[in-house]
Amino acid sequence: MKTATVVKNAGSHFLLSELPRWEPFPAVLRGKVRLKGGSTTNPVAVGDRVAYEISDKAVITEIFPRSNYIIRRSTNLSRQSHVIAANIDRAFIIVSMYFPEIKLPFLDRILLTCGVYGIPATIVLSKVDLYLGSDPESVAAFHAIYEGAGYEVIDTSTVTGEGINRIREACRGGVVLFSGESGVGKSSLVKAVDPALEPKIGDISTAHLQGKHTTSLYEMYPLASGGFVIDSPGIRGFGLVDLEKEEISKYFPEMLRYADSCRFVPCTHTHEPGCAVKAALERGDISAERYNSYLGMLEEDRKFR
Ligand SMILES: Nc1nc2c(ncn2[C@@H]2O[C@H](COP(=O)(O)OP(=O)(O)OP(=O)(O)O)[C@@H](O)[C@H]2O)c(=O)[nH]1
Ligand SMILES: [Mg+2]
Ligand SMILES: [Zn+2]
Repeated sequence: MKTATVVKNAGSHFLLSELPRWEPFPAVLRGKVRLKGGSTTNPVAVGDRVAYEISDKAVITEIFPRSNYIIRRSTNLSRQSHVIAANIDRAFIIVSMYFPEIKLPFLDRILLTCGVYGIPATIVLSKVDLYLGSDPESVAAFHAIYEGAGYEVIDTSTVTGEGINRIREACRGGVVLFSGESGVGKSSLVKAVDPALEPKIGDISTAHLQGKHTTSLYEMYPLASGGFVIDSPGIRGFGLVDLEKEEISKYFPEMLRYADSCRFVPCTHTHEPGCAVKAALERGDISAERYNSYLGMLEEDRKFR
């Protein structure tokens, strides 16, 4: 049996490579191949390890169990979901303070999803050349919120080269997914980390407009410095994924820190007396922005039940 990793998913056909060797070759999917128990719209995702046979071309015959995967609901109300990447060692959640403007609840939603699926997340604050000089306070406030919550935040600029070495180091030896809204600079970052690569990058003249979905496919790239990155299309949002209301706060690392000290278990950290999370919020040890995101998720969770 031959095995390989899916490095590109073009819908009906795929590229496979026997990692860590980089020699991609085309493959198709046999109609009946499905991951056991799956109800997802695309059964094979970039990062999947598969078995294949060669007849006139490579045919994927089996998908091995995933160590993790990241999933997105196709639309908010539909039950259908879409696996976007599998077997990833880390996700870089890329956000720019401006161009496009950051939405913290959106970031928090993605971080929660990573937590649910057991994928360590690092936040990358991109394009700092455009605003670090003029608005250092906002950047510092952002760091305070997310480092306070327990996440690593790396500032980057593909113009000045700031942070690129840290990104390169973090990718070495693993498979890293670059995720985030359209136009935040995911593909630019891939190119900055390894200038020999040629991911498609958005037109400079539209850099200040809303993202325009330059990247349309999930695709893995080998880095000369070691490791693999998965560049991905801009995401508009992740749906919440089958979480009970009581479970949501477990994926807010800063709330988890205090939850053991709440008087009631489980505690939703909203109206309960003796809530240690609310006490931490009042002391300023938990950020109001993150707590508001949490409340938004509780609301939404109720709405979609
Ligand atoms: N000033 C500045 N511009 C950047 C930086 N990184 C990317 N850009 C610009 O931002 C725009 C979008 O970059 P892309 O790399 O295509 O963004 P993306 O996240 O891959 O977008 P999608 O593929 O649509 O999801 C391009 O015009 C880039 O030149 C940066 O560090 N500084
Ligand atoms: Mg792109
Ligand atoms: Zn509580």
